[in-house]
Amino acid sequence: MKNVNMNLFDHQVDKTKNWLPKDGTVYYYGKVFGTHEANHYLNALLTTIDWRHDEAIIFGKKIITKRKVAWYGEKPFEYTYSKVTKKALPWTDELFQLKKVIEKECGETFNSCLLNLYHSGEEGMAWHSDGEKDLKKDGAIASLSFGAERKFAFKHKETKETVSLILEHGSLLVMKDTTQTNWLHRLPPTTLVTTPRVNLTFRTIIQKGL
Ligand SMILES: [Mn+2]
Repeated sequence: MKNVNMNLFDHQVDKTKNWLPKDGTVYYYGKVFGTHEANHYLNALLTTIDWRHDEAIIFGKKIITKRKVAWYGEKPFEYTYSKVTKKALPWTDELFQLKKVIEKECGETFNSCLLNLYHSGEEGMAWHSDGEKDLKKDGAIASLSFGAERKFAFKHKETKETVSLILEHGSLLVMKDTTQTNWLHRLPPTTLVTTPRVNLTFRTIIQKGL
């Protein structure tokens, strides 16, 4: 398994550094895939995933986002966020391979994955935390990025202090412990990026009756 940094121009990443000063844990593993392999996964995900425009109910009104999403898992889990429920599709070959790689890299296990496709820097994600009731409480969320580099930011819910980092092509970030309880995160829109980014967030869903 490759976990060395394949990019000669990249600085070595400290995988043991907690990027949050308090009340949560975020590790950035840098590029866990070399450029060639990351390009392969980007193309495979763009063509094999069942991408759909996202729907949400905001102030009682149904909206459809430009960003596309998809939801996969080891069982047909139902997952509700922004008041819309989705049923997980079975793992594709690439998603199952990626799940194995990141489980080994970060020492956690996952049973589902929410994918987002941002077509350009115009598309982003507003401040939120991933605290839905279907998710394992304080469970790790592993975020794999392919495509355009984008800034990713955290904001403490009480003190409002912020932390941000750049998520590279083929990189892995893990949020765990009380991060979702105490911090918001967002993907700020930017006019500087004109190419797509695919983001995979591996999660653990808790569901009764499955
Ligand atoms: Mn999120």
